[in-house]
Amino acid sequence: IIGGDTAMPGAHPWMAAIYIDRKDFCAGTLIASCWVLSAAHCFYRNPLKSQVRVVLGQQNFNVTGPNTRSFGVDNYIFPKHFSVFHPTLHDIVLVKLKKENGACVRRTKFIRPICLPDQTMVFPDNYCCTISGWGHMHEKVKEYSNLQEAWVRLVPHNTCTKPEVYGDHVTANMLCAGTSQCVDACQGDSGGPLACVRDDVSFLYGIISWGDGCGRGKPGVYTRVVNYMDWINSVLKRKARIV
Ligand code: 4AZ
Repeated sequence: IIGGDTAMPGAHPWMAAIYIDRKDFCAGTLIASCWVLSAAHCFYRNPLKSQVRVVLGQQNFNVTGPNTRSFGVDNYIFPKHFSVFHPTLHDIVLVKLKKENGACVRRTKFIRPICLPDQTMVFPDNYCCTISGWGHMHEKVKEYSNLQEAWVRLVPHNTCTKPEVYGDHVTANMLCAGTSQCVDACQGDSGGPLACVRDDVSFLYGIISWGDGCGRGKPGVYTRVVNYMDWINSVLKRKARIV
């Protein structure tokens, strides 16, 4: 995150740190006891499940402590239309955590799922939402950070699809937020949440996906979670029935 502030411990209790293959890193968002949502482009190289670790309750990159819990991965599932040739087109993946002693996540002060929006939920243009993550704090500094948070405004879709912004690279399954040169998501924040608050409840409205660099003045692009609610609900229900 560029231009954010250090988050208070427990301020984003749904944040998941996803360590992939000992070298790649992404964020994710806890949405249910055994499920984390992340960005498909973090998984499109098909990492071995045994090489992926998901850490919840984490504050500092790569630091575990009394408030963190670490999980293995049972499975990860791409949406039907996902293609490895266009990994940001449907940039969403469901990661199923491995149960330990018959359960996945136990809620604590530092670990709690976020609410999912329903399909009809719309936050208005220019609404302020938060992004958070351990990603780079400057485009040129290739280091992960302690957990950062920042506010960004939702950018009108027809602004983001203007030819001088992103044109038709931004599809109806994406949304844009943040136009400031000071505040943006960056590498390592991918997969993490764009959370919008209504009546004191945080909803997962977007997943950090891509952009023209970081903090260059163009919006960040996010996966539009509401468009995938049918798929998410069907996978979570299906798995619940089988188990
Ligand atoms: C990335 O490389 C990335 N400024 C994520 C978000 C943005 C840019 C790059 C948005 O994962």
